[in-house]
Amino acid sequence: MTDRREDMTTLPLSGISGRATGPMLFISDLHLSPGRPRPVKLFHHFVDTVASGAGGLFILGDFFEAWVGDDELDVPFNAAIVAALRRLADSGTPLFFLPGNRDFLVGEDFARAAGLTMLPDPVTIDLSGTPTMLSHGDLFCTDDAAYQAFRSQVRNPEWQTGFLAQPLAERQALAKSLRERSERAKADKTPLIMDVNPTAVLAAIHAHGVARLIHGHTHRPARHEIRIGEKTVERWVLPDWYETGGYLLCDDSGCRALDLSLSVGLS
Ligand SMILES: [Mn+2]
Repeated sequence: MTDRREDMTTLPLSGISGRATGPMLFISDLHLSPGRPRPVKLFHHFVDTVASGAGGLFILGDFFEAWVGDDELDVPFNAAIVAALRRLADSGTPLFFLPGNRDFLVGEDFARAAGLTMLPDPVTIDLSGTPTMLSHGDLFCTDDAAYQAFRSQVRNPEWQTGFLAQPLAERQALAKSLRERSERAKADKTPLIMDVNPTAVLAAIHAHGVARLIHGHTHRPARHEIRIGEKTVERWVLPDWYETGGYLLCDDSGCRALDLSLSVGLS
């Protein structure tokens, strides 16, 4: 296979660095919403304990259950979440946000208010010397043709401009009906169709020349090993936060998955 790295629009980012001490943390799929209190409680606990000592926190999408434009910042529920992120950033933990399929409309106002740096999907970082690709993960679900068609539509700048021109209440209502339609469609899809496609994963690994991939989206937390000749590439899938919540911690000795279920006071 030829080296296509030079053709990629997403080049390895230099300049992503955290505190000199402290591990890098990765989370996704919190699906924060007023109707689901547990992930919100877990998030505040995570911010106050685990994340406050981290060298950096990477949020890899579907942080919010829905985000239909940065005027969502005025919603009190969102304002409290953004304030917590801001406090974390101000305390010295660098924050990075790679949007998912539920919150891809977060914009510069959100990034400024939360004190974080936005990342493209996918993006490659140097993690203690290991080239690591970060993604929300939905772009690897290529077996789900209907979803990919929808993804192309809503990622189209013209579609987004038209959508964002509508009043907030209409955008919220449309997003709700899209989520309901998606839930109904899922009932007719096999679990395999909704998982990542191994060929799409391999192509991305080759194209970006990485030794590790970290993503969420599928809600199937795991560590997979992909053998490529002599090389072993790790694929970490992050958990959702509906029940226990969890995160990936990476430092000089590698990565490990940790959950929040053992945390104190979260009965
Ligand atoms: Mn997702």
